[in-house]
Amino acid sequence: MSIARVLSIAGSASQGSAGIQADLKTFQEFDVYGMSAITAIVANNSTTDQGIFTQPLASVEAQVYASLEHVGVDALKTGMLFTEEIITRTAELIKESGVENVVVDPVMIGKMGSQLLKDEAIETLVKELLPVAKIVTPNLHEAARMLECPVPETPEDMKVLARDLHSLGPEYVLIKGGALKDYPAVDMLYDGKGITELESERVDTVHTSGAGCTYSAAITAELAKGKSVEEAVRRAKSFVTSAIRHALSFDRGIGSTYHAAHRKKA
Ligand code: PXL
Repeated sequence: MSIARVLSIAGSASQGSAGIQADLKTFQEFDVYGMSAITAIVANNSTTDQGIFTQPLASVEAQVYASLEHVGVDALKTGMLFTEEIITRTAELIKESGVENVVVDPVMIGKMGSQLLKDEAIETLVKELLPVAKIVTPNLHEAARMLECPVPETPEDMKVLARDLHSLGPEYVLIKGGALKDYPAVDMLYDGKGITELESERVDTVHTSGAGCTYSAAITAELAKGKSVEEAVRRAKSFVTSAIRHALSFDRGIGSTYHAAHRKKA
């Protein structure tokens, strides 16, 4: 039996909502074969901060090779990369691998407040990773930081930033407008020619940890199956909206998106 194979190069979020944990849960829901290369272990949640433990470069490399050599990779995503050296090596490994379905989720600050990318590494991410991306999936804050401009406040502002980010090298740009106050949850997808607006209801909840990871993991899974970028993004948005609608609060602090929510009848 053949199955689409996907790799996530990202951080481990020990409390289970985001990072590698969200990615693998999402991959499973999309029935693709999930693999991981862990860049750092984030042992934080919204009420305690136990620390971030970075993996040595040799460990990240070995994990990527383990997936590439033993199984093969149809699509991959990057999440938390944390340091300039991990970003640089990841970009090299991606080029060397020949994988074309590359989803870059430029995570910078987690919903639980952890810093997931060092400030001085943003420039490296822009220069080295955006050019190898099939699609980059920033939220409003991340888009603004990459372009060193103010955070977009309207859907029109988002369109301008989508075009500006495209000129930095990715084939597609998806700017997520979940944080745009007073608007529905609208995302802008730009392919270098035109903008596609993807709108969904706004779900009123604070329990959204893992939403971005889940969204980009779902896009990766659909690309691995051979879907077009637009189709992959549409399916992923519907999946993540339902994961947010049925979020799990665990009765303290910020809770988690629920990755198996789509199995429930609305
Ligand atoms: O949601 C962003 C994110 C990504 N990766 C890791 C995280 C988080 C948020 O907490 O811990 C490892």
